[in-house]
Amino acid sequence: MKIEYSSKVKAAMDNGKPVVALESTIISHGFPYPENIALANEMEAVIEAEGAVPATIAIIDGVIKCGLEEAELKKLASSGDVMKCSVRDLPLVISEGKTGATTVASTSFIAAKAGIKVFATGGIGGVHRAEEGGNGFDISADLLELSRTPVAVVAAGAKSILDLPATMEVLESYSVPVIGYETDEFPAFHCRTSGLKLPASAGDMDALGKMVAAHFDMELPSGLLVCNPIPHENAMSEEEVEGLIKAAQEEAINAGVKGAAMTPYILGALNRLSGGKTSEVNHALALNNGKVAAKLAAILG
Ligand code: PSU
Ligand code: MN
Repeated sequence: MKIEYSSKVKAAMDNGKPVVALESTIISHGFPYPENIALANEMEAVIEAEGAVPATIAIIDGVIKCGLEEAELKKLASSGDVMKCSVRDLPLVISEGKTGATTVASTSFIAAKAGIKVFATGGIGGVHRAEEGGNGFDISADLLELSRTPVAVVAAGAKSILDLPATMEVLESYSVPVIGYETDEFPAFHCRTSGLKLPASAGDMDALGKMVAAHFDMELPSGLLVCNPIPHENAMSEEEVEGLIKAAQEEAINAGVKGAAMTPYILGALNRLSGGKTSEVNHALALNNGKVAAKLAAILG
């Protein structure tokens, strides 16, 4: 499998510097242009400020990239023709020479092949609510990939549009450690809390580093999910989010949105319905995850 490294990422790897993988669906489908470019650049800056090197992963014209040059980032962020690629979509995009953005699943897969152990994102995909008024049966491949790819994914939990108790159950069945960083509750992306207690929590970076290192030392096949709640000053209340999500979900169902298009649609609708507030929140939590991931990568060495 051929991966093309940017000169910065290659130099970091040659010199044994800590590297943090970043996904690209958050750029192509998570934020509008040009806000997405600003976020991508800030994300890189936050990681560099901690002494680590960011490696944004994407498929550009059929080539797997680990670390993007400015023009590649611009293409990904501004072209309306970028496919959201989970793992199963990679052969298609590569063989057809297309440009694709990687999700948590496909970013983890490529990061592991590149030897990168830590990956920062916003939120992971999960089990959708299957009950009436929900999205129907739909489980993100992010969970399957977490079960079989040894990368520590730092995320602010998952959005409460998902069935969070079911998501936690699947992670348990898949033997994925779910560790709260300075929390003992599963964070619900926009909110710090969900009412769901976590099986493990790390009170500080040292404790987190030890848990993650023990996982890698055992060569367990799975990844780890490090749950880093949104900072207090940016967090929304569960009531506020619930109302917005209900409205966004109703819109999505009326518009006939299904499958992989669901998350991007919901993110856009939430942003519109909240007058831009949810995007600000999403932005803040992503940067916060970048910072924690960079510290973790540094401590793992
Ligand atoms: N959740 C978010 N923002 C996102 C995503 C999820 O709050 O941008 C993206 C991530 O790339 C994630 C993917 O891996 O959506 C999950 O999509 P699906 O449920 O179709 O597997
Ligand atoms: Mn799905």
